[in-house]
Amino acid sequence: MNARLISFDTHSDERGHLSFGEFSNNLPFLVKRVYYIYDVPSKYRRGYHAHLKLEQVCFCPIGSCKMLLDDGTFKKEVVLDKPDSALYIGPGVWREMYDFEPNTVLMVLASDVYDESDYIRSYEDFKEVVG
Ligand code: T46
Repeated sequence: MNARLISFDTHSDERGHLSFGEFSNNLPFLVKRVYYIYDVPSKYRRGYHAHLKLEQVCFCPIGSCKMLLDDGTFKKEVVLDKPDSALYIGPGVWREMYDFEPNTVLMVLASDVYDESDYIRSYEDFKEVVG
């Protein structure tokens, strides 16, 4: 599956923690866009799409949520619940985000600007694309 966990580096001392990702050590692409998702009621699921070319890194600096990943053959669930643990998702992976804890912030770093034509929003189309 074209998705994997990434560990950000962390410096910790009595003042607290500082975590960082840096191209190309633990950030596999140059970031062109940042967005974040928050105040998601726990009963809602988001996502329900894959991307044709976009690469993304997702993490929860605050709170937690789950992601279902599906490459058309295998499915797996990933819990994002640590500020220094991120999920890389490449093209061709269907994703759904759910079980957002109250006050969660899901941060997403993206390899490109927003382009609706890069989305596959129908599961039937997705299955055709991934074969
Ligand atoms: C993804 C998951 C993890 C924009 O105008 N600009 C943007 O940069 C983004 C990300 C979205 N939008 C618009 C498109 C929709 O009209 O914001 C609206 C909500 O987006 P969407 O329903 O796609 O949100 P999610 O949470 O289902 O999916 C998002 C990303 O779109 C997607 O790329 O991988 O988060």
